[in-house]
Amino acid sequence: MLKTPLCELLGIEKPVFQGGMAWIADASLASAVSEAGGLGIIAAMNADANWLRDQIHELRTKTDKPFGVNVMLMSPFADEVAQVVIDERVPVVVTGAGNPAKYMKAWNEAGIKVIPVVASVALARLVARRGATAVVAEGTESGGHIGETSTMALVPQVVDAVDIPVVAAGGIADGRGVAAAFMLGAAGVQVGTRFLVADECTVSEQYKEMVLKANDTSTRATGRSTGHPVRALKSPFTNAYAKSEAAGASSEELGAMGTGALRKAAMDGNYEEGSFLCGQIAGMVNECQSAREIVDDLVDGAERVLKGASAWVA
Ligand code: TUI
Repeated sequence: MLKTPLCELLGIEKPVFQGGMAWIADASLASAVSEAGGLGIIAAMNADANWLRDQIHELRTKTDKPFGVNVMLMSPFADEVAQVVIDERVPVVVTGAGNPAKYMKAWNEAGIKVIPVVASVALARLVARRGATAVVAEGTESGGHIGETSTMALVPQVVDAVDIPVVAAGGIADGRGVAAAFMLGAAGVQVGTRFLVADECTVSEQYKEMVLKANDTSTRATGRSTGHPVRALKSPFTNAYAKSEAAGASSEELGAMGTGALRKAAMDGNYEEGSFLCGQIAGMVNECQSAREIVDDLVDGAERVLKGASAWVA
């Protein structure tokens, strides 16, 4: 059995978080992952307080196990969402796309376990000082909004810099990746891309097909000029965006292009105009499975390779 201090800390059976993917990680997916023994996470993304409250209530009709809410700090609704997680007594809050410092005192006082996603050692240190329970160290292999450093380089540096558990994210989609993360000092993993094709994931069929067909070179990062690079599957949208970016479009113009593109991909399956956020590991994701099968495969696969690895030591 694969148990780490993170499991006890959060009351979960398996050290697997499901990534808080915008427009994708809803009550359906998150409840299925929590029921499977991992940590399911609802993405608050750019939604308002009412939407999040409804999703939390729906999740609670499907599971009584621990779950998390991902607060996307660039959201115009971040303040009201930050209050909803307190009012609803959400057990775990994961933050992304910014520095959560301004909310951490209130969340800690409410007894919420706060686990910021960090893309750098500096932010990991800062949030650890402010009382974070753990951090997710997310490498540039990830889908969505990314930092510069790879998972392989980032995770051990964050592990050395803080004395709270570190969850590795970016480029992990099977037991080998989980085992590798543990060898780097992580106490858990966060997985996004593989859960895109979970049976309980309500994303468009077009999105799932694109992930299943993807190979190792199917994603690209765009938006570096805006200061907010984003990794997605190559598509008409990323081509048009990259062309505008290369032609010197302003951050405002590029921001306007991006508005609505995540929704168009996730909800409408609009191939021409959608932004299909996805990690570099998509080439290894070739099968639709239930959330439980995915969680079990990640954990069982890691146990297998970790046990086998000792044979290499004389
Ligand atoms: O947040 C994510 N992934 C996301 S957010 C998202 S929605 C979005 N869409 C378009 C543009 C921007 C956001 C889609 N995917 N992952 C966690 C993450 N956080 N990755 C990188 C960071 C990050 C980067 C810079 C965190 C903090 C930071 O600077 C902190 C500071 O000091 O402001």
